[in-house]
Amino acid sequence: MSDPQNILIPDIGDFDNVDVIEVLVSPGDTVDVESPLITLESDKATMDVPSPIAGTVTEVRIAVGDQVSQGSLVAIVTTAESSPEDAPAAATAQQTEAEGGGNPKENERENEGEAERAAEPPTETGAQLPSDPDPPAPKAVDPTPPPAPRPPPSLPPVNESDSGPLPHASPAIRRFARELGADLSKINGSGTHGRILKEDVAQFIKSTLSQGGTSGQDGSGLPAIPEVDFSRWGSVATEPLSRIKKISGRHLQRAWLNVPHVTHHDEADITELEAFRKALKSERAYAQVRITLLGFVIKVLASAMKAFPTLNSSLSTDGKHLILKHYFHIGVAVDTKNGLVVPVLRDVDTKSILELTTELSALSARARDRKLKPDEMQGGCISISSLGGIGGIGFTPIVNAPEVAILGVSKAQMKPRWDGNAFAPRLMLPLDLSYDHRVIDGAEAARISAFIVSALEDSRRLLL
Ligand code: CAO
Repeated sequence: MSDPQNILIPDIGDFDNVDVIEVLVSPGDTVDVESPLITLESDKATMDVPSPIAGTVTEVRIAVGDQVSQGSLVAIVTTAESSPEDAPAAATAQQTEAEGGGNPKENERENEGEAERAAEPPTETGAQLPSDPDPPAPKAVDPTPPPAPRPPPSLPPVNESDSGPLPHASPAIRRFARELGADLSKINGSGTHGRILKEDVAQFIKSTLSQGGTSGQDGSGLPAIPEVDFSRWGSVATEPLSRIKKISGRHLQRAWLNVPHVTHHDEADITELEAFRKALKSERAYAQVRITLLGFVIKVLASAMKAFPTLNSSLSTDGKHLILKHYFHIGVAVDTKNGLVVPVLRDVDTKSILELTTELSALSARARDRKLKPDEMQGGCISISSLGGIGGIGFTPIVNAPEVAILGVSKAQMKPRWDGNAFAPRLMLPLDLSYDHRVIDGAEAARISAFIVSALEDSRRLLL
């Protein structure tokens, strides 16, 4: 027997008057248990409110822009034969997607895991509405209180700010996109504040298909690399990529495809600097501190950002404006066993080299222990990738977009250098400045590089 039931907003934690940002069903739609009905957005989180029962939506009592609290009526759903007791799972305001620091894709995965685990029996707490034999009065279904929106997971592995703006979409839309294989980061949202709607995903799929099947699997429009059965030539093993590699890989590919890269190569004579650093190490006052070459490089780069403001800028997404930053935060690539992470040293211009080396050593230790907090990987203006402790004579680092440059540092080597009269052995540090050619032209890059070289060759220049 059909049984109309009121679907109410469950306990959503300490939130009142939360905005409804999407209504995902219309009258006549059939819903299953757990089908998302609406999406709510507080200032901290986005969450779907799923149906606690299966049936047909008879009425939707909520519209986009409404504000709701626990107990607000969402919709009336008429069940076919079932009673709420038959419902296998409770409605929970699940798939809470923390924003402003957490990684949404990761949250989504975790929350889905949580949804799978949620198999509590439903609780009907709403009183039956005044009875009316024809039609039967809807019963209020107040689903089992869900867990309060969770804080973001402690460690998204990449510098989120460097990943560009995060796709703004509800968990239901994320699921929809994933089912269709659509990459949300490539879709422009037409909803409020650029939120990606179902129609946007559908349109994206349509236009990708209309490109005649030449698109890569990532929707980039590039021909896909054909799948190869490597086992035809010998034994192989398949291992999953680490979470960090998967996320940073997407980010690197996006930066590589979007930014017209040029790398300017140079080398600095750090013979005197290295002698100074070694001398400091033997002084008792600095015995407890690890003064690294990288500390000097970081400080010099901050000076270069001051001297060349374009180095400390980002291009607006429409490519028409340059956003010049008045703060000096530098990201340093740290190699961890799970992949690359980029913690950010803040306000480098105000800190001493000793402070910077101490801070970097603490940050890189925490990065390797996977203990960095999301905000410690955000807000970088430029990056340094130092492979100097490992080796190499040079490389072409990828700009960490939306930053406009990255400084690569390779291993310092003793080399013969002509001093005007004879060759003398000098310690030469290879530097590779990759830059976004839309923002920095070749001559400016050469000037920036020359500035960095001369400041490293004579660190008194840092005082200027
Ligand atoms: N030339 C010669 N020697 C160098 C050097 C250079 N350019 N840079 C560092 N060294 C030396 C250091 O001085 C140190 O020796 P001492 O102990 O005698 O001082 C030794 O190499 C080890 O240095 P380190 O690598 O432990 O420390 P660091 O401060 O130079 O670097 C960090 C810190 C976090 C940047 C580094 O450990 C790291 O992770 N590097 C890899 C970054 C990376 O993966 N980049 C690629 C990104 S793109 O995939």
